[in-house]
Amino acid sequence: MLLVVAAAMIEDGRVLVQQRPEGTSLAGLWEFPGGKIEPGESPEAALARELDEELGVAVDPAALVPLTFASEALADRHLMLLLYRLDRWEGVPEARHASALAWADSAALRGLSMPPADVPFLEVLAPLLGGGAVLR
Ligand code: DGT
Repeated sequence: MLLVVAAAMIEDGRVLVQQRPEGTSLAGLWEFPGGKIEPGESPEAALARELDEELGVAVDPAALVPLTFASEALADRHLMLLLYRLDRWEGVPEARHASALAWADSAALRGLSMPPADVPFLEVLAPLLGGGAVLR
């Protein structure tokens, strides 16, 4: 089981996404910042650590609100991807691991190539973001 935590950091109706760099799996695709939970770590502590490492922002683990999750078979493992919503953090996100960062509204998000596990997240995020009607 591959347990991964990720954050939907939302500001002014847009969510932060980052582009996976060359040389990693899924290179070039846009994802939500986050990463694997280390042994002995809580999901919230893992996500706060990843956001510090990847973006240089400080996060109160108590501010991470569970939003939705994805469950998907990979080649040799099963991915459980836990998405949290985050509305407050300290610092200005900078791309320390990613090749680029972008703030995307709903329409912009739909135009980005994302890992397959992330695609169902767009519908969940749409009501929280600007830039497009929610399709029902
Ligand atoms: P590393 O380089 O081994 O320290 O990796 P971590 O712990 O930074 O994790 P990462 O982000 O490279 O890998 C997370 C796994 O989850 C990877 O197989 C890609 C997959 N994944 C699918 N969607 C997402 C997403 O939205 N965000 C993140 N962070 N990973 C995603």
